[in-house]
Amino acid sequence: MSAHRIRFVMVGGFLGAGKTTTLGRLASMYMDQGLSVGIVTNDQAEDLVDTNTLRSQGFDVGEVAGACFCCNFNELMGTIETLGTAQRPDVILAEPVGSCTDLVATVIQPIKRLFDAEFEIAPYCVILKPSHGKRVLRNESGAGFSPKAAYILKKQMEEADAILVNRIDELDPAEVDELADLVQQSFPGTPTLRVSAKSGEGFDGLFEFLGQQGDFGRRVLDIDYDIYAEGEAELGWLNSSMHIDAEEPFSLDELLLEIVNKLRDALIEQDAEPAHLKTIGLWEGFFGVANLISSDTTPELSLASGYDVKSIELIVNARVACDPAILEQTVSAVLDDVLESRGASKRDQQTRSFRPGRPVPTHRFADE
Ligand SMILES: Nc1nc2c(ncn2[C@@H]2O[C@H](COP(=O)(O)OP(=O)(O)O)[C@@H](O)[C@H]2O)c(=O)[nH]1
Ligand SMILES: [Mg+2]
Repeated sequence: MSAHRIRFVMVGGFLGAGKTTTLGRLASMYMDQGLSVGIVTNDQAEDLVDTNTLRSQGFDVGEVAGACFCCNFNELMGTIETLGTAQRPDVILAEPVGSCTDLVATVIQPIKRLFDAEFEIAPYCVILKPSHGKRVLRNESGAGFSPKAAYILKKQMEEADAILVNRIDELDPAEVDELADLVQQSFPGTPTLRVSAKSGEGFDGLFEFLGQQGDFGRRVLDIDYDIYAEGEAELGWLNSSMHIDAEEPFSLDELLLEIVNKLRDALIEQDAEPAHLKTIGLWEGFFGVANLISSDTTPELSLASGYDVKSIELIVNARVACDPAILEQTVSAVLDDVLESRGASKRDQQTRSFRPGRPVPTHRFADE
C-alpha cells in the first residue's frame, strides 16, 4: 500500500493543442520542487512521437498504446504502477488522446471511486488550440473539420475545470482577449488561464491553479456517443517508424522540416485538413522534432537537434481529416521524395494507418 497519495494531473485538449509541451514544462516545474514525476502518454497505436520527445528530455514516461485511456483504463493504472520503480512518484502527468473526450466520466471518476486511497485528483485543465478552436467556437463553417469533430472539441472544453488559452506568445493581446471572451461565452463560469507552453508565460499561475485542493473532475458530460464516434472516425490516423541510412551526412533538422512541409502541401492539395503532423528523428541520444498543427499555420522545428547525421530512427505521426489509405500513400510518397534527394534509404519500416474505432469505455460513472 502507498505511503502517500499520488497527485493525478491530466491535461486534455484537441490534437496539436500543446499537451505534450505543457506536460514537459510542468514536469520540470514539479521536479524543481523536488517531487518525483511520471508521465503517461496515450495513443491508438504504437510508435509515439510524444513518448520519444518526452523521454529524450529525460523524463520517466510510460505509454498506453492501442486504445485511449478511457477504453483501456486498466492499462492506464498498470502503466502508472510501472513508473518510478525506485521511488513511488509524487505526481503523475497524463496526456489523453487529442480526439478523446468524456474523460471525466471514464477516467477521473473511476480513479476517484476505485483508487481513492492511492490518488488525489488535480483540477482537470483542457487546452484551447487557437487555430481550430476559434473557428469552432464561433461556429464558423470550414473549420477544416466536420461538425462532428467540432462537437468533440467543444465537449472537451465543456468538461474542463479550467480552459487554457495557449500560444499567447504568438497572439496579440486583442486576439487573446477575443479568445478568452469566446471561451467565457461558450463555457460560462469556467476559469480561463492564458498561457504559452512554449515560452512558459502564465505557467506560474497554472502551476498554482493545479496545486489547489478540492473536488475536481466533476463535470460529467451529457454526450452522444454516436456523434463522438463518428467525429473520431472522420480522422485518418498514421503512425510509422523506420531506420534511415545515407552514404553522406545530411541535416537532421532540415529533413524533419521538409517532411512536414511537403506533407502539408500534399494534404492541402487533396483538401485534407491536418489536425496534427509530427515527426521525430533520433540518433544516439540527440533528437529533433518537427510539427504542424493546421493547414493555416507554419510547420515548425519545435526541437532542433543541430546535427548532421547518416543514420537515424524516424517516427512520423499524422492525424488528418482524410481517408487513412490516402494518408498512408501521401506519407509514403513524401518520404520517398525527401530520402531520394539525400541519397538515403529506409528499412524496417512499420506503419499503421486507420480510423479510430468507436470508443467503448471500460468504466463510465455518470452520476455523483
Ligand atoms: N508558438 C507556440 N507553439 C506551441 C505552444 N505550445 C505548443 N506549441 C507547438 O505546437 C505543436 C504541438 O504541440 P504539442 O505539445 O505536441 O501538442 P499536443 O498534440 O496537444 O500534445 C508543437 O510544434 C509545439 O512546439 C505555444 O504556447 N506557443
Ligand atoms: Mg501530444
